[in-house]
Amino acid sequence: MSILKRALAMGAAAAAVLTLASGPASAETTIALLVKNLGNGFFDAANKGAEEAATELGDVKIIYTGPTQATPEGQIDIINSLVAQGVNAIAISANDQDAVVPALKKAMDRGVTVISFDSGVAKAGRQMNLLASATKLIGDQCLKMASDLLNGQKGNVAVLSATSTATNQNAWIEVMQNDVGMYPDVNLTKVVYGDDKQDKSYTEAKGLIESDPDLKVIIAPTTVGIAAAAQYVEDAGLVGKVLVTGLGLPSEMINHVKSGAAPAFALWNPIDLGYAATTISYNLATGKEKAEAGGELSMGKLGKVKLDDDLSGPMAPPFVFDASNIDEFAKVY
Ligand code: RAM
Repeated sequence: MSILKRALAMGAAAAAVLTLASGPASAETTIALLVKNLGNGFFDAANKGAEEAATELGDVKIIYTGPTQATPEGQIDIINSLVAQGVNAIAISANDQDAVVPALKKAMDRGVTVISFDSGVAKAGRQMNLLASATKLIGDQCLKMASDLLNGQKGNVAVLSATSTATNQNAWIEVMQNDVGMYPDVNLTKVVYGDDKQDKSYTEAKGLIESDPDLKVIIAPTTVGIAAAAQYVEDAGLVGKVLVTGLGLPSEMINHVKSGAAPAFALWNPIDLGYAATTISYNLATGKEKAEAGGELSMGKLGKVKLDDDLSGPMAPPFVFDASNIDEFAKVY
């Protein structure tokens, strides 16, 4: 063998060793959908959308994960183990916008793409934040539905939220508190927290009603809270006396719409939210796109999302469900 040929052969062997050392070249992108808590139908629907996007993209594996309780500590443990497993991207719905930042920063330092969706992370801890809808639209929609249920009378309205640190619910409640003057019939009283647990939300709804004989409407801007509150109103025989509204999953609310406990509520398509979060994570992780203030990111078949200076962007406006359309949507999510 000539010296040149021998050198080329050695080069090829060295390259083969290098390839083996870094593991077989794999085209698969692993994306973790890290949700507030498991056992929540809203996130199960988002996961359906994530799986749809993965099938379309072809070379994506989804890890659907979250703590059993909606706590930031539970999410931090999971972030650390996802990084150790070598995932390519994490799309998180955060239980606290600040507490998860150090763990997510470490993940990004290790080359993991991080986005937040649904419930955002502070700017330092992610590359972009996908909002289901504009925050102001959601808060104002909740006030409008409460006002409609008051039907021209002035009345006490209380809020049953998720956890006290949830980014999304806190932002919507802040809008409600700032904009309540637009609805002089709505007298916002207190805010309580059911932690996105069915039993705690049920007990908190009971507490709200028992502590205020003049309470007319409960706004629960959480799919877990609204279903639990409507269930309590039915169980206590209070349908028509206290009305429930907020943000709910049609499949979980259909019976409560029909009973009259929750005549109208709003939401967006949670399947689309999971689909978009996955598509964006994939495009960022594979270097096809970059998140920039004022720029746009593709959500595949759902179009594009425009990013503001906070690198946040909203999808579609919230949609109202009531007796006229609940049968149709309850079949979908
Ligand atoms: C619950 C969660 C989620 C929120 C919905 C409306 O499922 O708190 O974050 O977006 O409600």
